[in-house]
Amino acid sequence: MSALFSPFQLKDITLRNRIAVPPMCQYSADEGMTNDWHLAHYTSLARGGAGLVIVEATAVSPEGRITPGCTGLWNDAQAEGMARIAASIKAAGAVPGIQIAHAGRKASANRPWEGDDHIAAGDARAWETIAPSAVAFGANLPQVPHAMTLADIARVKADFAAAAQRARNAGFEYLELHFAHGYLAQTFFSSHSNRRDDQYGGDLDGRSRFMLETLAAVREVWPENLPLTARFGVIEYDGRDEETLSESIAVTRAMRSGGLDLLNVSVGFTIPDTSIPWGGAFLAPVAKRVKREANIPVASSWGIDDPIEADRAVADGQMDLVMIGRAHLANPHFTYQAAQKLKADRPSWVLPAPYAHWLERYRSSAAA
Ligand code: FNR
Ligand code: 531
Repeated sequence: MSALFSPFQLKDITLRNRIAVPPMCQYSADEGMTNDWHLAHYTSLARGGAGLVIVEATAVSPEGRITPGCTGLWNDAQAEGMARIAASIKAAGAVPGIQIAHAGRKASANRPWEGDDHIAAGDARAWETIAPSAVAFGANLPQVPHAMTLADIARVKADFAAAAQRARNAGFEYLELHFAHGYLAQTFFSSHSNRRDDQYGGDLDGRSRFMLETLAAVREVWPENLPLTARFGVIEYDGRDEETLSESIAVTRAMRSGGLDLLNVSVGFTIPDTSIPWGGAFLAPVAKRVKREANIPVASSWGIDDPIEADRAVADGQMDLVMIGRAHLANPHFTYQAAQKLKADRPSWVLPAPYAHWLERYRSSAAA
């Protein structure tokens, strides 16, 4: 049996295989509301056989969106739309997951294909952005954010908890907190962006307080028996990797003690000028180190688009779940075809019953 096509249990949830579709913004919502595009998109991904499908970064408040096209869970009407998507993912045999997020200083931006930059000041669609300190990302996102007051911090933590509650009520069974990619939580952790001199800044305890308190607030409302996870940028490729990694591993251990069930290892993307070693599975060795040193199940991604490579990443103990993103945009049936390539002997593990019966018979006769 291939490592990739072995079940994976996390709390009371069992994934049918180790392939997950990571969150990928569709920038297609209006006022945070999903529509038929989201339903078609997520259903097609689940039908392809992935064990877990995670819905895109979903904002915990209007100002937490990256773009005006981002989904939200700050009101009950949005949660109703999300319930249809969770149910459809589940009907296709995948576990329905969702990522909740606050974009911080990267908010109020145009869609990638409409500039990928901050919406111009004075444009009616723009909004004020907030962050730990009044320090801009730079490059295509030059808007200087407002430094958050303690009341802002308390409000955003409560927004995460409220969004988590709505996600659970909508039927999601796997939750991922977006603590990566230069968004709000990542910018509290990074000394590139966090210049605060109060209890939310300064040393590692200060810079990780927002993440740990947000995790605690969500842990209180998210059911104990369902996976509570986070995506965290553990490395920046900014020339200070060893320091960042050891701090990241320390914070990951603290999150594990705070009830985190799995860490999705990713990149910080906190500042524009870094030297990321793009290339197949470049982050896998880092994921293995976090898994070992923080002693927590991990997922990871970045350029893993070959079934053999994905299987090896699990077999070699680099990660427990392989997040395969863009390859799924190109081919929603990536997982089923990976099962064939790896000769996983029971397509029913990756396919809904109506398909598996005929394809198993077809496969054996075609193979004959
Ligand atoms: C992403 N990614 C991403 N990550 C995240 O944590 N939340 C998100 O909402 C998104 N949105 C998003 C949209 C699009 C169009 C792309 C291409 C990517 C990152 C994604 O989840 C994944 O980690 C990366 O794309 C790397 O994996 P692949 O694509 O190389 O398999
Ligand atoms: C980061 C990314 C960079 C380079 C290639 C693919 C993805 N993502 C982060 C996403 C938004 C789109 C860009 C989020 O985390 C929301």
